[in-house]
Amino acid sequence: MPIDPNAEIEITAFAWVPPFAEGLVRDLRPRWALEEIGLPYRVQLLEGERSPEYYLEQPFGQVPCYREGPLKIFETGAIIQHIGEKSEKLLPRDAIARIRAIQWTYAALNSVEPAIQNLTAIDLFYKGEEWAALRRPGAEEFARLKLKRIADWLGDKEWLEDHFTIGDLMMASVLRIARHTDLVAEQANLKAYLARAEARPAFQRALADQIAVFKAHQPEGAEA
Ligand SMILES: N[C@@H](CCC(=O)N[C@@H](CS)C(=O)NCC(=O)O)C(=O)O
Repeated sequence: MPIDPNAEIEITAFAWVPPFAEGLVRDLRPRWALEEIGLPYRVQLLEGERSPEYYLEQPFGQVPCYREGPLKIFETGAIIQHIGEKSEKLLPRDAIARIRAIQWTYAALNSVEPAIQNLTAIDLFYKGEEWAALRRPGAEEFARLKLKRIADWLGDKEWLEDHFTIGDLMMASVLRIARHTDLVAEQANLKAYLARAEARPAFQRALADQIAVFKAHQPEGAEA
């Protein structure tokens, strides 16, 4: 529902990525957040090399960018916080609950994502290289410890705080990056937490919309 070519909000996304990245590209985060609060958005698809103008908006040339009238933001942490400001469904109005939700987005991006991303890079981008094989056990253990800490925090709670917030949206998005491993499944409550997040209809719609773009732009001969 929220995809609308006339929407004021626009995000950038890739037209196509190889299967290993499908469903992980970070435009999924604003798609999901916008779906949660029912705000329409349109998508500018990027193909090939980024233009020089794009680097003026996103210094690293990455997706997603977020545009809303005169506002342009990059970095999913900032984008998700901005979207969260639009509805207490994602970001509580109470000052203490609000900053605690925000703190979890930092935790996801700053304390958990680097460990998972490092392992993922070793497994997917440097597979077969001698240094990667040597580094992998340590990288895996480091990521496992981070996930254990989150699992310990969660205990039998449904969400990181009292309700689903942008903190959960970001934490679940980050945990998904480890999907090629059993690291999340090793912690039963973390596995259930991620399954709960992924079962949200807003997430399912966002995911389906991202994947539909890739299917529509699949290059001839590319692995499906
Ligand atoms: N820290 C950034 C990371 C963005 C990012 O890594 N985007 C990836 C796609 S998931 C990308 O554009 N990769 C292509 C590239 O780095 O050239 C954020 O959270 O927005």
